[in-house]
Amino acid sequence: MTVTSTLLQGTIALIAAISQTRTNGGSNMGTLQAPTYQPFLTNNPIVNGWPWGSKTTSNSDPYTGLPNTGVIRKYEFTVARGTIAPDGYSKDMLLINGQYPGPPIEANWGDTIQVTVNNAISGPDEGTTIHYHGLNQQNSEWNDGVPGVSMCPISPGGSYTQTFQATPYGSTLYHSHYSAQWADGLWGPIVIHGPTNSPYDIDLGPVTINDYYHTPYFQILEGVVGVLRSTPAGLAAVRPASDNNLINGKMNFACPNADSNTTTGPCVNNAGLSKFNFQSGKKHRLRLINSGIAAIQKFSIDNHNMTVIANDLIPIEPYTTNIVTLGVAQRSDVIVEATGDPTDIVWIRSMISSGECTEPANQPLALATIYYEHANQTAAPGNNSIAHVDNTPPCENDDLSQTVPAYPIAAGNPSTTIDMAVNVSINATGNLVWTINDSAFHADYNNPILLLANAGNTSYPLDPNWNVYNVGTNTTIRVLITNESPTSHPWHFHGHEMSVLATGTGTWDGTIVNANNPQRRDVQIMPANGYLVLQWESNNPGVWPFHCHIAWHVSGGLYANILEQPEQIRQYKIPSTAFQNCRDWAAYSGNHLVDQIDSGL
Ligand SMILES: *[C@@H]1O[C@H](CO)[C@@H](O)[C@H](O)[C@H]1NC(C)=O
Ligand SMILES: *[C@@H]1O[C@H](CO)[C@@H](O)[C@H](O)[C@H]1NC(C)=O
Ligand SMILES: *[C@@H]1O[C@H](CO)[C@@H](O)[C@H](O)[C@H]1NC(C)=O
Ligand SMILES: *[C@@H]1O[C@H](CO)[C@@H](O)[C@H](O)[C@H]1NC(C)=O
Ligand SMILES: *[C@@H]1O[C@H](CO)[C@@H](O)[C@H](O)[C@H]1NC(C)=O
Ligand SMILES: *[C@@H]1O[C@H](CO)[C@@H](O)[C@H](O)[C@H]1NC(C)=O
Ligand SMILES: *[C@@H]1O[C@H](CO)[C@@H](O)[C@H](O)[C@H]1NC(C)=O
Ligand SMILES: *[C@@H]1O[C@H](CO)[C@@H](O)[C@H](O)[C@H]1NC(C)=O
Ligand SMILES: [Cu+2]
Repeated sequence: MTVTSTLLQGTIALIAAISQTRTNGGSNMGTLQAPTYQPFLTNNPIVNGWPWGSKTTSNSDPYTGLPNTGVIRKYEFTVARGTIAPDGYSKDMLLINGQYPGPPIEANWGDTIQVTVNNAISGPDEGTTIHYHGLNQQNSEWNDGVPGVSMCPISPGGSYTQTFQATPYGSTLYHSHYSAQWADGLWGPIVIHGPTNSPYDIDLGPVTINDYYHTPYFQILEGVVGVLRSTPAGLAAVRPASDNNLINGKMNFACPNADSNTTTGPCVNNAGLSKFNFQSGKKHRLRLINSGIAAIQKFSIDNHNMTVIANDLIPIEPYTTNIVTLGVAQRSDVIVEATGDPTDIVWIRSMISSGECTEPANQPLALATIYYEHANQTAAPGNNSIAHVDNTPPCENDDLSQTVPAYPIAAGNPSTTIDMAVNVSINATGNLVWTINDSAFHADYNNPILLLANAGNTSYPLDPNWNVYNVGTNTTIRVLITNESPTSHPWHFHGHEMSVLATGTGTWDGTIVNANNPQRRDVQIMPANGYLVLQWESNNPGVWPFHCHIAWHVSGGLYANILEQPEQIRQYKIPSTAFQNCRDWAAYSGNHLVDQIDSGL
């Protein structure tokens, strides 16, 4: 469906009313000064030229085939409160090094990434953790950053260093996994350079898209997981509407009060949109990342088609489309050929899908501009463009038959099949809970399950809310999730690339799509009242989070742990810093109130 948006378009002023510092702190994403991204060359003798040598998208498994470059990429992240106005509305946020979005992490496939996270959140203080979405964390799960599962939270004033390999390769994000902190700004993009099967000239880097809320996350959560009231206000709390939709952390907002209409007030109109440059005739790579909270995004560029070359961290056989659908935390890498004239200016649009797709949105359309090389960089796009805007169900990813991995892996026979039923209900105390087989997860920040399993404790009979599924030494794990709830869920698994065997509404008939090479990725949208069939090889011993990536749903308990190869978990030599971090958290939580009103994740 093609609609013409009346919102902002046409009358919009493309000159930002306030500075980049005021909207995004120290980040230059979304400005014409943002860097382009080209792979780092390496002098490492192990490899010649490109670090990945002769490895290609089709001759090497992106999950297991990594080169070992021996290069360490070090980052220091200081997490603290700060007030900025990404869309013109001032908000007290959680920022990394004073930036929103957080600083990009960049590495070559097979490098080692080392991030030191300093928790400087105060007034009030909170624990925190950072999770690096989609990265394997083989032999390093204690650095996966999930509080109560892979580590203890980092205490206020504390510091923890996470070291892990950059694999697989492509486009992804990091975010806090502590409660819904990422809704207040704790996230940023990751670019891992690797082989490509589709040539391009210019890598424009990350293009993040996120539904955005003006209310602080904790206040929203009080409604989301609180006692359900049967009033419209109560329902609004359970299904909070987002206030805006941002691209690279920027968008305009129509301030409600005329008296806010100053460049110094708490709300400023025309805060400024993200801008990108195109060179006519060249092919541009855009790394689309849904860094949002609850919304499915439909991304498009006026007048242009896009060739999708990777979904999540798996290169695929390229296919062309004019709308890319991204569930929360999904990514697609696209190549866009600049077929316009050198003076062209066009809109980038991303629309939040409505209906059962997602939570409601007050301002669903995100806009950004592309300027060709001779365009007037303060002018707005004209009205003669072809827009591709889709805001309708179905709330699903592109058909599985369309997305074929470049490196084929056939779906084997499962050694075990687990059935999970997802539902939403109101528990005995009147709270809204999201459940897997009637159990809503609740993390124990002081007892990370990985550390318990490492010490040989793999049974938690006293508390059903641990949601641990022990798959023992089974080699091929299949999970059939039946969605008994009336909303879709972007389903995510840590530590693996899932083969997506089938999805749909109703009941699975046993058919596998592309059985000799099904799509693999780390998030797949499960339709409302539908099913999802996922499979993976048990090649990464650990306690792996398996959950819905909508912040409000995982806070409501929609989360399980897959305990894989417990005997091998016992062999891990977990660094002493992980245990010291837990002792620090025990000391902190022993004399401070940790107000964990949600699942903790
Ligand atoms: C905001 O200020 C501008 C410039 O002073 C004015 O043209 C515009 O009408 C004002 N908008 C509102 C909603 O008051
Ligand atoms: C986009 O692709 C469609 C279908 O292949 C084609 O008809 C159309 O001309 C293409 N548009 C552009 C701008 O390349
Ligand atoms: C660029 O566009 C702006 C806004 O429409 C306009 O004021 C300005 O005159 C234009 N500059 C040129 C050189 O055309
Ligand atoms: C989950 O519940 C379904 C019925 O809804 C049942 O068939 C299945 O065995 C249960 N799964 C587990 C792992 O207990
Ligand atoms: C799902 O939960 C609702 C209550 O929220 C309940 O009415 C319904 O029966 C449940 N569905 C199944 C299949 O158990
Ligand atoms: C219901 O869920 C809330 C929120 O997770 C939890 O705090 C409460 O203990 C639960 N009530 C019961 C009876 O389990
Ligand atoms: C395993 O850990 C859980 C949670 O801390 C605890 O309740 C249980 O007693 C432990 N079991 C053993 C055998 O230590
Ligand atoms: C395989 O997984 C099932 C649970 O899905 C478990 O009951 C069984 O013990 C596992 N088998 C082995 C050999 O570990
Ligand atoms: Cu969900």
